Amino acid sequence: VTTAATTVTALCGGVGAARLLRGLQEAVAPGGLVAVVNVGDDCDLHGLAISPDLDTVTYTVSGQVDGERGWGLVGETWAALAALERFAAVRPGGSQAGATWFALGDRDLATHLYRSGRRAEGAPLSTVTGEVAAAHGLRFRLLPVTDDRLRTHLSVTSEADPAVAEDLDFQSWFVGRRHRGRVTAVRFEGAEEARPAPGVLEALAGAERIVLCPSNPVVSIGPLLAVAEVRQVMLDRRDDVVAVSPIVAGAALKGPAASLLADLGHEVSVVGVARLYASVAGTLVIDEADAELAAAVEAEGLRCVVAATVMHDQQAMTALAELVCRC
Ligand code: FO1
Repeated sequence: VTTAATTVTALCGGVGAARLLRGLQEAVAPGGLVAVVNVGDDCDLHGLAISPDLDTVTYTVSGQVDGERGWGLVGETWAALAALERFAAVRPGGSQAGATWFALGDRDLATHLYRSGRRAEGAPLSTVTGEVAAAHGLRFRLLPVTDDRLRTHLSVTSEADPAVAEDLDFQSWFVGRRHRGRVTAVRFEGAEEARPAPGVLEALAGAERIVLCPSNPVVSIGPLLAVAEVRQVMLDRRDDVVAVSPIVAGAALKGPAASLLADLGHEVSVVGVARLYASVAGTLVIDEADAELAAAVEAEGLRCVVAATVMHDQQAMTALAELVCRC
């Protein structure tokens, strides 16, 4: 067995990544772990700057996430949201003021109020993210992939007329439409101009190992790789990159990854994931349920490691984290 990596940089989306990070926080020595997180899901509502993937990672690793939803806080109350209902009757058409389709809990609001207040004072997202992570006792560096504007948009066939594609921002599709409709294209607005946030390139270039967490390859990992300098480091360091497949036995454990991959013409299997990641990852970790596809994954040019990748509990998370650090 090779010695476990002592410095790891993890590329993360939301729920799947957060669970592995809980394990990596245990498996990697203090000061050795950096998480670079997607901001393509970020949204501006109620005049607030909301970063769902950064918050899901923060809440999950600090043990406060609502385990059933995978986002937001356990034991949450929704009084502020309920109070907004009063304005629905008077809100002009086209206005998003007081909208309640995106559920913000009372305690979750504290995070958005703090982040928005600091951003209004001119603090970059990466600076505020460090403060929010410290306030939640995270024991590793949490970085947004960029401090610039980077937003995921999807072209979706409209429910009214399938011949017409609508352009939806991520949350309007994921939450507003419950990720229904056929996705015909995904784009990352701002990707050309977006620069890596301070510390991101150093963390990617300097870590012994880079881990691609089991997040949605298209809308969670995609935005990270859309930042040109991030992608270039991944291409250069492909042999030190270990990816964990978010697809197990032809399905995603949570969220729309399977239908999204299918809509965009990718094979919904660990082989499809291997093809997507072949240029940026030298190793793909797949679940035991897909063991018979290991040879097909290796035929795509990646080393394949079979392991238990479905993280039911903390012990399973830590075990998978230890494996990705030493495999
Ligand atoms: N997901 C939902 O399905 N419905 C919601 O109302 C919702 C609200 C929400 C508020 C804050 C937050 O940080 C996340 C929230 N999410 C909600 C989840 C979010 O859409 C996803 O976590 C990511 O953007 C995809 O990983």
